[in-house]
Amino acid sequence: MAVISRGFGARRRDSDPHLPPGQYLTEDFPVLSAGPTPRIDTADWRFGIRTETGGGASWTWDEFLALPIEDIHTDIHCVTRWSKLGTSWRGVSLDTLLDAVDTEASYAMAHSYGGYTTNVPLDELRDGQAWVAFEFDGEPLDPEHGGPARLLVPHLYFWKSAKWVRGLTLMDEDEPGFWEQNGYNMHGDPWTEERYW
Ligand SMILES: Nc1nc2c(c(=O)[nH]1)N[C@H]1C(S)=C(S)[C@@H](COP(=O)(O)O)O[C@H]1N2
Ligand SMILES: [Mo]
Repeated sequence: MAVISRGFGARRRDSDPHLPPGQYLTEDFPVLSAGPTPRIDTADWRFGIRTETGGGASWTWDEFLALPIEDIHTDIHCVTRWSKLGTSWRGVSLDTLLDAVDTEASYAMAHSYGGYTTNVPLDELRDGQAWVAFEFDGEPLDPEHGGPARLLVPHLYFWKSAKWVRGLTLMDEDEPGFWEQNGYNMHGDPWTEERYW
């Protein structure tokens, strides 16, 4: 027993195959916000998608919760180098939300209550890769972590996962969001370390 537990303790945590290059593991859930935490009453909450042709769709909180809800188990990776493995969320797939609109667009800008924006190629939001999440670890999402609901795009660096998300604008041409205008990558793949421009 002693040998086994010592072996576990000595395991190189930074060699975990789930850990992208240049990242370290954390058990905490750090809060990273560029400004104050907005407080959004679910009675006032809306999520909307605006397409490149001016069409769109929008959901109230109750309409949103009536959509198919998925359990998500995933790793998350922040560009400031922490990664958290095996996190649990519930949310609505972007596939479900995007099904409600007609679009030929290639890019999306996520907009948040509070003014934060981040751009993501639309293909990165499809095929079971992204959600609007409203629960973390079986509890309603904390306001500090983006509650009532946040974008969850776990295969990209976590700055793409806009907290307090209120909608997407679909675009033919890519445009930089908040951090992207400040030098962060337009794409943000942690496995190829697309951190900055
Ligand atoms: N609206 C909003 N979303 C945001 C941010 C922010 O400042 N505002 N920070 C981003 C960054 S840089 C990271 S790493 C994650 C942090 O999420 P957390 O605070 O839940 O860990 O949220 C992302 N989404
Ligand atoms: Mo981040």
